[in-house]
Amino acid sequence: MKTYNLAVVGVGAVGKALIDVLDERDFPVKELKVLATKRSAGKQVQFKGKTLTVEETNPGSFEGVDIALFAGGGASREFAKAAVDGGAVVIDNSSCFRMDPEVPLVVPEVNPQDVEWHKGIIANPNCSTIQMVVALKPLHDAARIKRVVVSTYQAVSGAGNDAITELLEQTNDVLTGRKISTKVFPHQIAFNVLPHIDVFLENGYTREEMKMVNETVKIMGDESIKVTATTVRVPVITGHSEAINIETEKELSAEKAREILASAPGIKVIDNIENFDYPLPCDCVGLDTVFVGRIRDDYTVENGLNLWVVSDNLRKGAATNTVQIAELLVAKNLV
Ligand code: 3JN
Repeated sequence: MKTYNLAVVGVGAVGKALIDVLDERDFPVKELKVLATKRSAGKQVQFKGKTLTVEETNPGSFEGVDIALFAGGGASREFAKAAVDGGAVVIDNSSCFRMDPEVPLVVPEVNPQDVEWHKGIIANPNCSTIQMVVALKPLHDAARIKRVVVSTYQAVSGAGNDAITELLEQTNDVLTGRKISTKVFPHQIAFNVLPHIDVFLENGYTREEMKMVNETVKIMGDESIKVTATTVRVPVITGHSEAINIETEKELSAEKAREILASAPGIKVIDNIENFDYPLPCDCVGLDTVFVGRIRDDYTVENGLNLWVVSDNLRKGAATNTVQIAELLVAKNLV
């Protein structure tokens, strides 16, 4: 079997998940290089029972690398082009190239064909977008979605390891009656929810909200789909949840939608309200599936449905989707 030289760029929460997922899915790795900022150089990570030392990324790091997986952050802007010039295909987790018309934005369950026109860089969508489009695509194919209204309940790990520490420390401080301090989030996150992820834009939306709006249209390849989003941070460590309302052109009953979703790729339906069975973020940690439940008719419009969608934001929302794109490249002989 052909094997490939890989580089993972970044050793934060997503970078570590990338290394785990490559191992678990037995990706055909010849050699793995782990690259990061100067601050993280020298750290050690485990891959397939071996200890690898993190190296500082520089423009020459990508010589001989076939596939470079960028875990997000500033490294993409700084080094993705150098990686492509060095001969690697880049799969990038940041928002840097997502809306570039020259760069495919891919979720393998939705638009696998788009990897075929890559010119060196393939973008991995935002975590909240990924889990939503996995659930929307089979419904769009069945009944054509006209409009989507989504509210998210996003875990703190989406904002990195320091955000997890902040939630844990604040929780402890509140429980022990101490004054809390804030660094990552603009307000207290423990025992609270914040309707604010990423920066505010001139239109009053946050950048996270507009990522969901714009990326969904690009991935689904249908500019007629209207999306509006409210993205909210909740005091959960891992697992993003989404309340999604859709309006479709054709009739689609909740029962039929449940049946379609149950046989769609990458999805598990958990929807038995008699037993209080519905997807929960605590049950999805470490899994690669998009879980869908609370599927019900929206009686306020002619053809409408409500869904509850949950997935591990570090896995399907980032690392797993990235490795699946790499698997597509290998399967289609594009690397
Ligand atoms: O906050 C979350 O739950 C997801 C955050 C994603 C994120 C964080 C910092 C920068 C992104 C992203 O993937 O869109 C970016 C970015 O690259 O813009």
